[in-house]
Amino acid sequence: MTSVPLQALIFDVDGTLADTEGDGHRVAFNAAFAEAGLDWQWDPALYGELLAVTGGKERIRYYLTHHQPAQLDEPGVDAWIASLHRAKTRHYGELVASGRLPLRPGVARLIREARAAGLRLAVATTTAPENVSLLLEHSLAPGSLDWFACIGAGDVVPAKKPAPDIYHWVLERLALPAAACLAIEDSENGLLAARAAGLATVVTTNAWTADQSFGGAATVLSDLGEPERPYRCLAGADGGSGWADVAALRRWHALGAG
Ligand code: XBP
Ligand code: MG
Repeated sequence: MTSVPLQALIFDVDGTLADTEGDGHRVAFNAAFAEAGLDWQWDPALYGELLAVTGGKERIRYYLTHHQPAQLDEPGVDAWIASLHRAKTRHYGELVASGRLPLRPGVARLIREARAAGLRLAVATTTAPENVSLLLEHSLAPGSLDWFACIGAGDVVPAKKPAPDIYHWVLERLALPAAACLAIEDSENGLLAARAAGLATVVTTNAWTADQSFGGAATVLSDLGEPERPYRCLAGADGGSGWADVAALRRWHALGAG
């Protein structure tokens, strides 16, 4: 339990703000591979395996190691991975800008309620910063990037989730202790990162993460819920109302980092 008042919400992006993986990142990786003349196809089953590795460049390297080992010995492999990933980011940006990746239930409502309640907002994600800006601009509201006190994204830290580094980076910039914040995540890697940084964490699962382990989460929900479309509480403490509002967040935050 913590008696420190809740001051900020720190959101993961992929899988938490929106279901960006299957119809977003995966499609963009495949488009980049095709553009480079590669016959690699990351189908949903393979992508499910690759999602264990956070970060797009890291994911491509893992794929090479386990599925295309001969390519790893090519000279300049790091630069090649980086250029493939730049192309992937361009394709992903086009997808996001087309408005085809809506926010998950309850996300826009909660963000507005949290602002109105004076909570500060931040992002802690492994994805590239331009992907975050585009998603907020096109799927939340024009100019909504300015609602966030801090965006921690991509390569600003060397070790990606499940390492806690991106959460430490964000907490330092917010100038807040972990005990004053609540993380909202969708994956085991994200929960591990947040907990290792000392954060109480709400998990909203999705099709890619539903079978993962979420021990130590304050609550595990199907999604953040809406008054007319309540969440299902899958584990941990129920917030009471069926949708994650600021009062429920304060109750989950009071449970502490677990
Ligand atoms: C999300 C990810 C990201 C995206 C790809 O993890 O793993 O790597 O799939 O993004 P989390 P980039 O939600 O835990 O942050 O290609 O831009 O790296
Ligand atoms: Mg995520």
